[in-house]
Amino acid sequence: MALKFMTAEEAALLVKHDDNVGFGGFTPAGCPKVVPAAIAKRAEEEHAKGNPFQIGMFTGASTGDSLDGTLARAKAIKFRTPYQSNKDLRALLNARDTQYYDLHLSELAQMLRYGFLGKVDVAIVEAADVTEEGEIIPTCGVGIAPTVCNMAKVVIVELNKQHPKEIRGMHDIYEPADPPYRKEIPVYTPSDRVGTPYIKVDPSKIVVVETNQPNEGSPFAPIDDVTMAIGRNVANFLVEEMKAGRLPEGFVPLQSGVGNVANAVLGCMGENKDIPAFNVYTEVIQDAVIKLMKEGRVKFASGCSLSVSNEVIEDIYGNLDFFKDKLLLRPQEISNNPEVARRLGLVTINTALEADIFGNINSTHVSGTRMMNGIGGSGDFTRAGMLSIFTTPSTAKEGKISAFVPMVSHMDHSEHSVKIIITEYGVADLRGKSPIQRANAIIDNCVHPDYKPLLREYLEMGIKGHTPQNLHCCFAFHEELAKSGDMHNVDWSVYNK
Ligand code: 0RQ
Repeated sequence: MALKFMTAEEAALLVKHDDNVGFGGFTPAGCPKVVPAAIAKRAEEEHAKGNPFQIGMFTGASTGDSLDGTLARAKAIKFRTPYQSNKDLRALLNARDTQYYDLHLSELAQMLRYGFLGKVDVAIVEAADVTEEGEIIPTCGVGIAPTVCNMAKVVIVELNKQHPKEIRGMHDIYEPADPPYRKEIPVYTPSDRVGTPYIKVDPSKIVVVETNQPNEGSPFAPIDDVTMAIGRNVANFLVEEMKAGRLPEGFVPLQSGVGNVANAVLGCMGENKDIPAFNVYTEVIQDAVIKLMKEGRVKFASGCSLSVSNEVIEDIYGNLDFFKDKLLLRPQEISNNPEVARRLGLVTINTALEADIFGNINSTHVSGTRMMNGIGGSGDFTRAGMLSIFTTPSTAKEGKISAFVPMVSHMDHSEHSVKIIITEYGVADLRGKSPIQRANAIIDNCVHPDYKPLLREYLEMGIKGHTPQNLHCCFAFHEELAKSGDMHNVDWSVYNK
């Protein structure tokens, strides 16, 4: 059947006020661009006439500025889930003008199918190709695209010429049956294919908008000394684990989070020739993985997106013969699936905003109240992985904030899931340790020297019990930051009443 083609403006008219819209892609990779801009323009026009126009948004993870940023600035977002990192959207949800639901990325597709979040009225996805049979080939990010395409009444496909049709074959699209009918997800190694190379939908639901929009990949900041030291500490720790026989000689697949630290960790692992060439089973495939693949240090990478710089995406597309059998993009329900993560025995590496001296992690809330980005996939992997590592610089904001506090102001990952914490100063191995032993390991190995005495004094206040938290003082670091702007100024005698 012949496909329907229209302009972005015409496609935007298919989205109504109060609709729930599901977007394909994961991070800016694979996100639609021109239709969201047309929806934002429409919202502004309706607002100018005094009419309401806001949508509910389901996405894979964070998106590009042309999606979250444009719609946030147009005040067109009523509800948003599951992860974001856009400054304009962040401002809206911290002002509670947009309702934000932060959940584990692997759970969203199933939640949508069960209807917990309402219906999906329209799906908007970016594609490298779409056929008259209704086969959609996503571009460099998948996210929840298969689920929202299946559920929506209308599927708007941004057919983007910047992505070659020849990437067909780089995706593995699989939606598991929902409980109680689910069978095992038969991924036994990162390269196992279990689905189809395309998303299949009824072609009569599809409308196509042709585009030629550049990828929104952002370059990485140059690696600084702290980031490099964290990367080296992670790599050296993993070598020691291998030497001690706690990691198999052939190594296990690796998951690593977003950002510069994750990129540096991977770079250092690649350089450390004591670590054998390894596989990656992760959500975001970043620049460092591609570099290591070219050097033969990464054998295979399975992920949900190629969240790489524009230079690297061009390199991949220009050398598809080399990359096509080494890269696989899956829906986040599979890339982040805890069943698979536990089976493969992943080493997981994610970044903390703050940690407490007993090993609890805050990944999301600045000072316990202001949302930063969201939990993303960190919980999917941390709880299910074999060896769950958190990295963080020991301080933030020119040293005025200690990444280590007596009690986290918000908890995303508990002491029960967190195995290892690593800063630029060293490694705290929390496995098999009681709370007081964990606190000593963290203070001795990870805390910035400026904050060691304060945290030692805290431990030595003589509080009884399995976990010696002083409930009068446990948020003194945060209170002091709010009062004087510097955690160095904590004076326990003020708080310990
Ligand atoms: O502030 O942006 O003003 O410079 O927080 O911190 O050190 O640059 O680290 O960019 O890796 O982000 C946890 C947010 C870390 C991220 C988090 C300030 C600091 C800086 C950013 P500036 P860094 P990163 C896979 C896995 C959850 C999701 C996840 C994240 C800014 O890694 O969102 O893991 N993780 N997903 O100065 C106040 C503190 C602070 C602080 C740092 N204690 N208090 N501000 N900052 N510590 C990805 C997906 O799921 C898609």
